[in-house]
Amino acid sequence: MWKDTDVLLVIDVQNDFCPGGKLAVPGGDEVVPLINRLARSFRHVVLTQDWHPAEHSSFATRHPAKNPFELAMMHYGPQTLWPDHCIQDTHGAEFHKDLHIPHAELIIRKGFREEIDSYSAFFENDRKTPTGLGGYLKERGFEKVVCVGLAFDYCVRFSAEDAQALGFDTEVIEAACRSIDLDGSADAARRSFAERGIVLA
Ligand code: VGL
Ligand code: ZN
Repeated sequence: MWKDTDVLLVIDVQNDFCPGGKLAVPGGDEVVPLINRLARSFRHVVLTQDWHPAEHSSFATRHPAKNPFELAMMHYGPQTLWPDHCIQDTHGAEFHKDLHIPHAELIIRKGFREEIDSYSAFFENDRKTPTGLGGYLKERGFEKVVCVGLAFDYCVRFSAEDAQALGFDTEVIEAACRSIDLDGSADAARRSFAERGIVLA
């Protein structure tokens, strides 16, 4: 079914986004067996890993007057503040122990600049700084990007939108995603996909 020019992009299936983690996505661990199975049907798989320095500017702890899930104004615009999560080289930043995709060809880390968050696997939250993934996938000749993982309404959403904007055919398999769902963010993601022609399977 999947072609040689299709790539599966597995987004942020990390301990901190699973139950018991610092920014747990409800049911986040439930997608692991499904993603393992799906990955076996793809020849090409790329993983992303949220990978923050301990003092990352998206952490509410860096903003004394703020709580997690509030907005702060950054030099690039409003940014949701999060509990400290996915700190480089900690257990929380590791992939879920049952994620098993030995043939994954690339792991792209994002959010490693202290002053900018990066939801998307393609562009950081200033919407300008590229991660290099777009160039990599183009140079490899991929035509379709299929997105799964955590969280549906943040990193999966922004990655899928950027993939589509870069000219890839883009599909999101919702059954293999889970949402944080802040203020209707999951519905907003579904609406945005419909408007942009991103296939929601
Ligand atoms: C994510 C919030 C902060 C995600 C990452 O993977 O969706 N969300 N960092
Ligand atoms: Zn993050």
